Amino acid sequence: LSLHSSLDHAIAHQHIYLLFQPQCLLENGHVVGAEALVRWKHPQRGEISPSEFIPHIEKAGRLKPLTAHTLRLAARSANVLASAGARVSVNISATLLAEHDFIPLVCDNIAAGGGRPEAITIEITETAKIDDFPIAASNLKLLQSKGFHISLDDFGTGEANLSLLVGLPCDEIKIDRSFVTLAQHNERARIVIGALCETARNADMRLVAEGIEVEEERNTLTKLGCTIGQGFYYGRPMRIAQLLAMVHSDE
Ligand code: G
Ligand code: G
Ligand code: NA
Ligand code: MN
Repeated sequence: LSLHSSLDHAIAHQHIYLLFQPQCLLENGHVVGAEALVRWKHPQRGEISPSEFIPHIEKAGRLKPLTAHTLRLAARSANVLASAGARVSVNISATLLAEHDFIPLVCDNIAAGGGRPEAITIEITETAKIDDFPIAASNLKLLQSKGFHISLDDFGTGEANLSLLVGLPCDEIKIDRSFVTLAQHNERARIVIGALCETARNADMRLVAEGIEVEEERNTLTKLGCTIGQGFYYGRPMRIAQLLAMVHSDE
C-alpha cells in the first residue's frame, strides 16, 4: 500500500502529528520559540521521517492536505505557547508559495486551529522549488500584512541564497547547521556568520542558528553576535507537553 493513498486515514487516526524543537536565547537558554516538525507513525512501517514521506506525498499531489493538517495542528499549539511568550515556526514547502490558493491554505487552516497569525512564523523550506518568484513574493507580503512572520530555512545552502534574502519579504534567517558546525574550526565560516548576524540586526530581522549541539558552539555563536539558537544542545524535537514544561521552568 502506498503512502499517499493512506494519507487521509493517517490524518484521521492521528498517525501524523507534530513534535516541537525549542529555540532558545543563547544568553540564558530561555525558550523564545519552537519549530513544529511533522512525524508519521505508520502502523506497519513504523516511524517514517518527513525527508522520506514529504517528497513522496508531494509527487502524488497530496502536499496541500498534508500542509493543511500540519498548519491546523501547529495553530492549536501556538496559543498555549504564545501565552508563555514563545512563537511557533511551521515548515512550508516552497512549491506551494505560488499556488493560487496558497493564502487561504495558510490563513483558513491557522484560523481553523484557533491560531493568531502574530504567534506564527512560516518557515520556507525547499527553496529550490520556488516556481514563480514574483507571485511567491507577493503572497508572502500578504501573509506578512496579516501578521505572520516569514523565515528563510537552511540559509546559505542550495538555493536559500542572497537573492531570496534580498527579493522575498522575510523577518527571520535560519543559518543552516553546516555553518554552525564549521564555525568551530573555520575562520571564514566565523566571518560569514558574523556578517549575517550584522545583516539581520541592520535589517531588523531575527536570526536563528540551527544545529547547536554542544556548549562550545553556543559560545562561538554568542561571540559572533548571534542571539537565538536551535539544536540538540537545547533539546531534541519533543511533545508539546514536554516543551511547555521546559518553557515554564524558565519562569
Ligand atoms: O524533523 P526532521 O529533523 O527529521 O526534518 C527533516 C526535514 O523535514 C527537514 O528538512 C524539515 O524542514 C522537514 N520538515 C519537517 N516538518 C515539515 C513540515 O511540516 N512540512 C514540510 N514541508 N517540511 C517539514
Ligand atoms: O531542514 P530543517 O532545518 O527544518 O531540518 C530540521 C532537521 O534537523 C530535523 O530533522 C531535526 O531533527 C534536525 N536537527 C535539529 N537539531 C539538530 C542538531 O543539533 N544536530 C543535528 N545533526 N540535527 C538537528
Ligand atoms: Na525547517
Ligand atoms: Mn532548517
